[in-house]
Amino acid sequence: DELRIALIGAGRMGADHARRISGRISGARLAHVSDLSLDNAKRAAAGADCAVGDDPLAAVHDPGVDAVLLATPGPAHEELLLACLERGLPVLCEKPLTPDSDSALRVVRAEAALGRRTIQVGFMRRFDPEYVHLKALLDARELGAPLTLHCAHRNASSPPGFSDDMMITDSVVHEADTARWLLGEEITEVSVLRPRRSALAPEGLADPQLVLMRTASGTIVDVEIFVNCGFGYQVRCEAVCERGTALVGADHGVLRHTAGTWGGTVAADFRDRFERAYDDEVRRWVAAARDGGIDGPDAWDGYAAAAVTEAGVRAQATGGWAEVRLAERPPLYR
Ligand code: ISE
Repeated sequence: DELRIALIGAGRMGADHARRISGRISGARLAHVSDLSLDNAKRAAAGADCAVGDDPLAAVHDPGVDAVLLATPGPAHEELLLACLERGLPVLCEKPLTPDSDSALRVVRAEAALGRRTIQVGFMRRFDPEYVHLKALLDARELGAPLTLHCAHRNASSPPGFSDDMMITDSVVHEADTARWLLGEEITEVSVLRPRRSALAPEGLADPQLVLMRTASGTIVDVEIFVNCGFGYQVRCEAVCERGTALVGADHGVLRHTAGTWGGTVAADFRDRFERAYDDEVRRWVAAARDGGIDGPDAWDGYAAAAVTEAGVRAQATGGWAEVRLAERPPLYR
């Protein structure tokens, strides 16, 4: 039987997932598309034989729905995730799980009370072939122990309403997750530096920023977050290890030579750069959700990343190092 999916949130990412589910994923179909803008919902549902609405809770409670793909902005996640847990519906929740650690912990505790993992968080980099390769390399200790990770995370432009704290909670949250995953340990403190501000950034946004994260073993991760770089989407991570380095996201695609120049193209945004990762993520989630489960980062990973980004927001305010405060990990996630 096909997995009947409610897509909640049909903005940039939601609409992309709608195309993916209808066109590229077998074993699943859209059963309900919901967005606060009915026009967005209709557009994303076009061609699919499914319910369309503007009430997200109605989508969760639709009896014709087996699973939920939640692609609304982070602040809407908690209420909807708790409703999904009540129905025991598997969820693929776009990042962040929630924007702050208190709300994320409420979700974790509700899932722990249910006693099984039904929430997967959309940290798609874990499905990117280059990142998967890097993870295997680090796990095998082929280059020795990792000492630092140098990361660059650049967006062509930031959407309207993007704020200083979202630089961390919405963007650097990806590095919080990839660093925990690649290094296999928790991040214990965070510090944020502000270089000279780009005059091309929107009024009031300190862009770029440098975020430093220290792990339990002492590895340091530095992240340049620059969300109005203008030229495209770029995500890089260089692991510096005892016996060598490994770099992902170097943009070594097709190299052209023409008219006295050489070069290639830069992805426009995350939908192109991580297309393959999103496809694999959703495909594997669908397969797992058909058995009621997940196959990827879980609610605890979402919570831990939220705790890191929350420390980052505190560090933005103080200019010093801010400690990451983690609750005890429930047995469900051990
Ligand atoms: C956006 O929400 C994403 O998840 C992108 O991957 C990230 O690059 C961007 O900065 C976020 O705003």
